[in-house]
Amino acid sequence: MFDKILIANRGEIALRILRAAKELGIATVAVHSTADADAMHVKLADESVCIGPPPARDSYLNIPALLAACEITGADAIHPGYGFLSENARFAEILADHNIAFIGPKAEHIRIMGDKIEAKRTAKRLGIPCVPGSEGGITDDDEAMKVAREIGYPVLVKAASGGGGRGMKVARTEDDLSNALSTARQEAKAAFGDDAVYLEKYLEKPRHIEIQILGDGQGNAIHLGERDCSLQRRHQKVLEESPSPALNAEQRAEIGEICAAAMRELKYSGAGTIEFLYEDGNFYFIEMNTRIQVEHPVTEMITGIDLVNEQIRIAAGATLGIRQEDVRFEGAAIECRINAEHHATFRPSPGKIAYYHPPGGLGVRVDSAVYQGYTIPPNYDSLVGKLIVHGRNRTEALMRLRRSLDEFIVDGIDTTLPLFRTLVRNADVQNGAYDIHWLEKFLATGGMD
Ligand code: MV4
Repeated sequence: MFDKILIANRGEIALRILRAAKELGIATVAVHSTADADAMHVKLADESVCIGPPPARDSYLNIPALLAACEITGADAIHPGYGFLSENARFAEILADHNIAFIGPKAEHIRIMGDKIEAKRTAKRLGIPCVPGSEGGITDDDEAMKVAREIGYPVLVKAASGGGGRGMKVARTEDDLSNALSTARQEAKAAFGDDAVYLEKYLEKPRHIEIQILGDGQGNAIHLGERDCSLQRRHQKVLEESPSPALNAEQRAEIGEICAAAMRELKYSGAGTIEFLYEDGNFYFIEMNTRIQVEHPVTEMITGIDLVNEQIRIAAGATLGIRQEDVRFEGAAIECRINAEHHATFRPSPGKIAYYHPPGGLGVRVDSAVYQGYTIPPNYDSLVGKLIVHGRNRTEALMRLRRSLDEFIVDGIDTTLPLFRTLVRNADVQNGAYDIHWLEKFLATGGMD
């Protein structure tokens, strides 16, 4: 087992990793930029190292600075969290070259899943259902037209290096296709330095359902159910829940086992999330995330499994101590991502938290690194914290969420708490009757005016 873990992240996930490490009796090193000197994880870590000025490229993305921090403190492992370097295959390789353990999957698997064309090719080979589309990248307009005719319009042009909604263009007719291709290529080149694109059948009203998996790199892998992340705004998840209101136990077991079998075949190591679009009873693979995700607590609340603990143990060489038949899905869990943004305009609202009172009680969890008097810096994402509630069923979870949101006080900055207080009272949300476009339509038609 590791002696000392350096946490190469900030905010709530840095605190989350610190908690798991401490519970395993592992020493912790916090790294921080000059903007995060007062951060909670810095205060609670055994040691801390300032790794640079606020810009991420000079601090949290600064690989030499992170290596130096390991040298100074003698850390023998790094946990990257999510974002920043968490899906940077080169970083994982550099750590291996320096005999520092990367708490995450093999660099090879990070690289494969980071290229959306390779990811899809691999998913198909492993028996995971995919969206109908081009076999690989699209080289010219003639090929694109041929594929589009085969799969039928509307089609979606996607960037190989994209993901998270970046570099996507819909073509509803053949006349739109050429322009969609050139625009997607230009945007991909500008955003990712890679203009490779591929084609998929465009699904009009899907849900976003993702499957959590755990593998030990030795051929064992299990699934931990799904998370329905359809309530999104501009490709940012807003609310996530498990189980999905759209799935039954048979569907869950079927898609879960397909994913677990694929991960066994791949000999995948660590935590991973396989993302699907779900429409008319069918699952369609779109991407795989090779990191712990923001919304992982939803899965923890219904399975009782500590995913960060598992990540650390697996990275230290342990075999998966959990068999699929041991996994139990109890009740329902819902997570709200509370941001320091105005609840209707979403204008960022960093600044000092004058008064902070989080909710509590049975089945209520707040994953946050803020505190009364803390100043949220303007340099990073605006996440104040995640409110996660658990109930014996979805109705109880919704009621507990409503009560918790009403109890939650964050004064001194704008937050999206009022948005959630409205959503939890909305009939469509209460009935689980929403797809990936529902929230943007709700907001566009004055839901928060
Ligand atoms: C799609 C799609 C419809 N059809 N692919 C957006 C980000 C990335 N996860 C893939 N995304 C989509 N891919 C096909 N073939 C619609 C989206 C999409 C979306 C997906 C999940 C959650 C929210 C979304 C918002 C807009 C578009």
